Amino acid sequence: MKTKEKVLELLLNNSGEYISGQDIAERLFVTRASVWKAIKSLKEAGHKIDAVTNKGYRIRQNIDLIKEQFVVNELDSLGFGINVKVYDEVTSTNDEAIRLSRENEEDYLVIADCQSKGRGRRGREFFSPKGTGLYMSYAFSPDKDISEMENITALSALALAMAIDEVVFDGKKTAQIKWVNDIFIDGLKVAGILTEAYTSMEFPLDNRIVIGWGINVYMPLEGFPKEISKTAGYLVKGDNDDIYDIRSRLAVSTYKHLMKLLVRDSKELLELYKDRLFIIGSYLKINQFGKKYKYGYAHGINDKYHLIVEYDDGKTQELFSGEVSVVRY
Ligand code: BT5
Repeated sequence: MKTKEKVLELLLNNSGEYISGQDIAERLFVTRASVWKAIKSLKEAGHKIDAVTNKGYRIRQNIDLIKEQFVVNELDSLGFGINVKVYDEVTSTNDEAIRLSRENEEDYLVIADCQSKGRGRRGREFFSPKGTGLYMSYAFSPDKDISEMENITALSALALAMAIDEVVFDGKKTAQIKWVNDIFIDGLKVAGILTEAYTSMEFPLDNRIVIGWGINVYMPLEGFPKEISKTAGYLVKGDNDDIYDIRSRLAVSTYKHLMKLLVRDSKELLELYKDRLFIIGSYLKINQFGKKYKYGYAHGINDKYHLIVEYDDGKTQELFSGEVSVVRY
């Protein structure tokens, strides 16, 4: 383990308490100078470490609790009555939201501080550590047929992008969308969305949709796992003491924007979505799960939110799902 990692572990084990630089140095058998260097690099990596003369260092965690009553009150005051449940840990908020929604025959907004089995598309894992992210799912029974709700994933991404700008970036347009379900900032994935539909053969009226948003709000305490350390990012950098309750406010704002988008004109929605897409005109590597990778240019989005691509051989195709990565802008 590097000195930096050992210092982090020591600070985390002493959460909230100050430890002097001398103490850290003695406990880790290193010099004071290397403790100082380690603290500097941990701060640069986004950890919130207070340094106070004569006291030492402490790491700040969990200062931004997700508050159920806050979310309920804010949504109530906006006129959105919805069942809200906040948990410390669940397997997956998508599963919990759909379970509650089916059991009680109502719509639910489920939020968790961490997930033990957070998932992405096609059973992939979604890293959902404690204390630094927002994992939220909205399960509802749609008032139209599920087949007419094709744009729901795109709208959920748009709602989240708008919420991120409102809560974290003072309304400045910052969050971008990578078709179809990822939110990017500065070239890094800060959030992903998983929409699932539950249909019932016996009770067609019991059809439900669940939208799950997974957002890296702060830098994970132990950093990102190696597999995603170069591709994942987070929203709040440095010491933003002046912004508070970010996770709760992000939850409220995302739900609010989704509700507002759902009643807007479809042409307007498409324009808003396109305006956030950063892949149009780029040369892409295209993964249509289960098939060979292909390469081509992204020409645009059609009115069903399908991606129009032109392959190297000149043929064009409209993709309704898949995964793309930018090879050249
Ligand atoms: C997604 O899938 O990005 C959708 C993620 C949805 C998560 C939410 S959290 C609340 C709700 N409950 C759940 O169980 N899920 C939803 P996909 O496009 O398939 O991307 C998955 C890939 O993203 C992984 O294979 C990793 O490469 C990468 N990844 C995993 N965790 C990440 C993270 N925290 N931040 C950035 N990238 C991540």
